[in-house]
Amino acid sequence: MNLSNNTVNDIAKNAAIVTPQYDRDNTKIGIVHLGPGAFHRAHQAVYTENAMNVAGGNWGICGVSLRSATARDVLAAQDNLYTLAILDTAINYQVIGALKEVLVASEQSPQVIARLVSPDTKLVTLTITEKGYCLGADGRLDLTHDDIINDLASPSQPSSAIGYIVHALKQRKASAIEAFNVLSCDNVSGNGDKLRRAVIDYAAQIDTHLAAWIQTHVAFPNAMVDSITPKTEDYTIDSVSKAIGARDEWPIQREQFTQWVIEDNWQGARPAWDKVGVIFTSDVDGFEKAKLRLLNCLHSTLAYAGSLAGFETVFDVTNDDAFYQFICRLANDEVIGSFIPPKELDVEAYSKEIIARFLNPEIRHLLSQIAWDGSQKIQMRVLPIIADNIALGRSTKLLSLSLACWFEFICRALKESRDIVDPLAEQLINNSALRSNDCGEVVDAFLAIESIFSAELAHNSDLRSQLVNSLTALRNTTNITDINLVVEKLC
Ligand code: CS2
Repeated sequence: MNLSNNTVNDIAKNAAIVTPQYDRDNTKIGIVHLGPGAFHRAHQAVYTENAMNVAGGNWGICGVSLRSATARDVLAAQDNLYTLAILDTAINYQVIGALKEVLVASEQSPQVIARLVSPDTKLVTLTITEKGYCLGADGRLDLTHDDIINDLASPSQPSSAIGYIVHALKQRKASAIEAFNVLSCDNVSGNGDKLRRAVIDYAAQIDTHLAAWIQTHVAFPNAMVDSITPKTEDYTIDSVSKAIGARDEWPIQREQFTQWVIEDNWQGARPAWDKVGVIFTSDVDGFEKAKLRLLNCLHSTLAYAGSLAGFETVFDVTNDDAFYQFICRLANDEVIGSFIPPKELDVEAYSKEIIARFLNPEIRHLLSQIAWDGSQKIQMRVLPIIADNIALGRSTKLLSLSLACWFEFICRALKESRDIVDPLAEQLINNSALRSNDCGEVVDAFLAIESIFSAELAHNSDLRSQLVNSLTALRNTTNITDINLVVEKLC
């Protein structure tokens, strides 16, 4: 039996499995989501499902994959239903119906634009990963980005998320259709502000009146999102299908913990998210910095340092005492204190809870997955902490080691001719200095990448020295599994 509209009622007979409690067939699409990957389906779609379960509303989701057809084709075969598997101290399953349609922009652009322009669409959300925003090291739209150049050359046939958003808003303005809200759900610091600036900068290249209209009519709330969501593996499909009694070809696995903090800057209606745990506040920045710096910085540090030491998962590397001590010291000595947390947040307890979440034995989170797109992620997770600590006169030694681990992770991949999953992969591959045995030459080559490092960081001699010392220590330590041997050389 396959998961579908025809079998979901049979599944519902198992009281342990939550299924859609609203009239899914008659629920209209009110949200268009760009990038319906695992995290969207584990996080925003679940909050929206739960909001409709308690309060109804026409908040069905149209997922738009910008390029890949896999999600559309796999989910269409099961009426876009899928199972959320919460793997934690308790195991729970919920069939999610909020995703009503999946389109592929590169194949179905007219349908995508029609959805975006429809008056029923009140909200556009995004999980397009850091690279999808086409930003430069300064956090502004990179007008030299290939996707942006292509879209500006033919604005009515966009390919980028920003191109689609602006083209749809242009149509809505022309037809006197109220603008939608635009909500980034990516791990980008100041995600709403940066997206707003990028959309307006892009629109201004086409039509300054449109840019002005967007400035005054479109809300771009900042938001912090959090729930550890490893990619679906074959064992996930088998175990979930067995648990629900029906074949689900693309279930989503996630930890119990989930959090969504959204800036209370909104035009018109929204799903009853506040009734299902979403926090609306004026101070998103503190929550966002706390999460990006105390979870994502440690995640990326473990991804690179742990991979160099031969570990495979977050659990494995965090369960190693030397690495456990290392990330606790990184958090306590160099991350906490680098930002002003929300007044209601006990930041030490929050940090301890995050590291405890890394030790969830039910979650198999591959370091290799977290290691993707390092050139983009370090700009949100590591470099801002380094910059703030330099300005505050605080230590950056362990953060430099974290950054050097990414350097060495890339250098080893190049030397061993392994794939590099990163939007700058070609640039890294073609940079012969990254294959050098001279640590100073390698560090200078990385710091010279202007799309990653601001001039301020690239020309900081103390930072450069710390990076050279860290890379040297990494290369002179035969067995990095005892990361503290490396740390002792530096601190
Ligand atoms: C991870 C994040 O893959 C990664 O880069 O650090 O996806 C992380 O799991 C989430 O931000 C947790 O909320």
